[in-house]
Amino acid sequence: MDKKEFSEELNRLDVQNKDVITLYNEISSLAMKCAGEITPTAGIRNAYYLSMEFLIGRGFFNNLMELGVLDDVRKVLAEKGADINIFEEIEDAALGNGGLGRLAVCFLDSAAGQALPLHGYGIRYKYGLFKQAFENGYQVELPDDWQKFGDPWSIRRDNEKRTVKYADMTVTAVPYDYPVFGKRINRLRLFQAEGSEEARKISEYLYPADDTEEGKILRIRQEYFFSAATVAELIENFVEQYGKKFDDFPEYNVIQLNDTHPVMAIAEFIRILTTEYNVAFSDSLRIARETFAYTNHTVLPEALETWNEEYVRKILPEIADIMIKISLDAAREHAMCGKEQISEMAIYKGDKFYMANLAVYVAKKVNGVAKLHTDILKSKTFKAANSMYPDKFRNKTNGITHRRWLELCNTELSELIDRTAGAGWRSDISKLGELNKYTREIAEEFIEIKKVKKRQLLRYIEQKEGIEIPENFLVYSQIKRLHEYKRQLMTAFAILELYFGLKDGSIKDFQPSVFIFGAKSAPSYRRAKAIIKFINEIAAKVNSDVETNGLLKVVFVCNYNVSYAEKIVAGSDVSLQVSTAGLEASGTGNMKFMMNGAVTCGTMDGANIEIVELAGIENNYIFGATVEEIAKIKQKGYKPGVYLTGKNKKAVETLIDGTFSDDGRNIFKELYDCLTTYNEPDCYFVLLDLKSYVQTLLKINGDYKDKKTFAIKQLNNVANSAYFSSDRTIKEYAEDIWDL
Ligand code: 26W
Repeated sequence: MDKKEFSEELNRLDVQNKDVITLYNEISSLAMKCAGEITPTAGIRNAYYLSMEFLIGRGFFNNLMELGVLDDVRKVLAEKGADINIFEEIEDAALGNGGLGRLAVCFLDSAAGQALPLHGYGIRYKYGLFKQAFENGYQVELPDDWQKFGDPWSIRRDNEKRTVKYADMTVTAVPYDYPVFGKRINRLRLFQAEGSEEARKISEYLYPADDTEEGKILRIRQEYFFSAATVAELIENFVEQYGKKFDDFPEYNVIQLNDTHPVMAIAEFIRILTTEYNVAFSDSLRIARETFAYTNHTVLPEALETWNEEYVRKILPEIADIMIKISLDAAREHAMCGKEQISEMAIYKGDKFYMANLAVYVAKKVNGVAKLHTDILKSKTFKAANSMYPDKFRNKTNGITHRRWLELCNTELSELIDRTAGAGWRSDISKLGELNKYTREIAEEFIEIKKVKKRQLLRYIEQKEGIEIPENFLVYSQIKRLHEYKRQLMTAFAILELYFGLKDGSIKDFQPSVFIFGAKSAPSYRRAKAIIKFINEIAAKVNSDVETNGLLKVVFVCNYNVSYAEKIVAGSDVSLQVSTAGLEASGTGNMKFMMNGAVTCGTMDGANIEIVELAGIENNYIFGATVEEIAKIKQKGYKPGVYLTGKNKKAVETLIDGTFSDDGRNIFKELYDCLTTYNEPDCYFVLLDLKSYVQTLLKINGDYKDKKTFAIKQLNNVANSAYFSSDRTIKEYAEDIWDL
């Protein structure tokens, strides 16, 4: 069906007395008819993106926009007396935790948008990322039954299901295909596990609690489940189309591993070639080394996956054997290196599999996700491998799709750009740079637009959270997963210092400001949950203090998700990106804020460095210790107590001085202790950077008085954000890694 037919059908649609879910399914199913057959393109090389997570968010508006029918639908519904915003009720498909999963979806969108054949493979979880609720300020997790709204954007392919075998069970992998609309239609294929009760568990929950043996085994099952189904399908398709000359397999297939979660695809690839097609192990490994590529998304030790041989052998003995054989092959290749280099690159040692080392050894290209991150990979995390394989390591700085993160979520700013620099940027994002010539003259218009987006955001917050924020407030936002290295706790202390300064009169002439937090903590991450509670306590106190709540408010939005993010990035003035330098691989929220005209208040970490490089340091607010400074302090020995003085001390001691209550759970005392008395106290350098953070927030507050100058700073961020479109990122992958 084409757009015209769709519009005709749409006009015939009866809207009266139909509930939102019925309408949602009818309109989506109609639009799906425009998708046609969604399959990889035969006869050319296709790239395949394997990921445990695809954080789709809400497909409805995005897909209708990509199909070019969103305005049609809005108009037709209005004529029939319905408001398209009723579909805001439809839950997001949150099949991911955060950055890595959302990036995967942006990549698929940008590949389709540029007519590049990139297809996603993953798991169709029955329950996505939990729904967050707050009970007395504490996070509680509720199951996210996203399918209760139906799933009209997918097609179940019963005729393509296949079997995945473990030592102790057999599972049926049933593919569900989601079209990825753009200049060409790509495909996201998510497998659902079916069969016995045990088998169905494999695709029930995203990231099982991995702090138990059972949880770890389930995670290994999940990783193998979709990796094996994918590899089997790609090999089968190859043989069907090109026969059994597997040397040609890399000609037609390149497989990108999104972090180490799908790395067992390598072993499975070799297993199938050696056992089903009698290809020699050495040839199978050689072919694998021309087929796979690997993206690393983190340097945190706790996130670099290792698996006990015992767990793998228990359910996948052949995979364990193959990974050991690959390790032996690597040991031979590394034989001339020094002892510690061999150990650093070891794939299998001490009865453990080091999945990142396996990926680095086999992948023809390995990339980090921002310049600083890739430098750290080459100089530290994979130092030995980098010197052994100098051509292997590349940087591919992340990006975000400007279609969702500017065109869809900020139509007002998008239209201002059209009026100023022409509409060419929508299909060729590099044209956004044109805006630089006009930032001064359109500053007033931009101020009006920011007001509109802020009003929309604050109204939405009032409706969802019941907190009323006046529109003249300066909006600072920190939205990301809750993790100690992202330092939401440091923002909490900074807010307390502002609050105390307003109370004792030492802070004068303060622009009314609101701090918006959005974050979910992993269910098992106790300290992150304590930080959530602490922030909620601060919000309750600050918002109810009549002496100051006309100047300072705090909102922790509940159940932060992609759809909430779309509103927050558009309505905020300041983007808080304050991770400990060297720990945030890239960040992607920082790019979304930049594209929507928020200045970055941040540390020299991840992509913040590249944002500031492109938008100009004078248009952003950088503070805090750099990677080098932290390394020096670590060498000398860091004494956080030194920084526990004056206003810092007063703010931090609210954890233990009874200002706030944790209902006797002692979780605030534990936070205080981990900053001050544990061995390696304050290992994320919160106290070190707190003072300069507060100073920077006050500088921003002061600068905001001159609305026009501030708006020009914000506009300069918009005008220089083209680089951070995932269109640019995908083009770099396509040229430098996938050779599409
Ligand atoms: C221990 C905390 C943790 C858990 C999981 C850190 C990292 C992970 C994932 C395995 C990796 C991940 O999600 N990393 C994030 O990937 C984004 C997309 O590249 C980056 O923008 C974020 O900086 C990075 O943390």
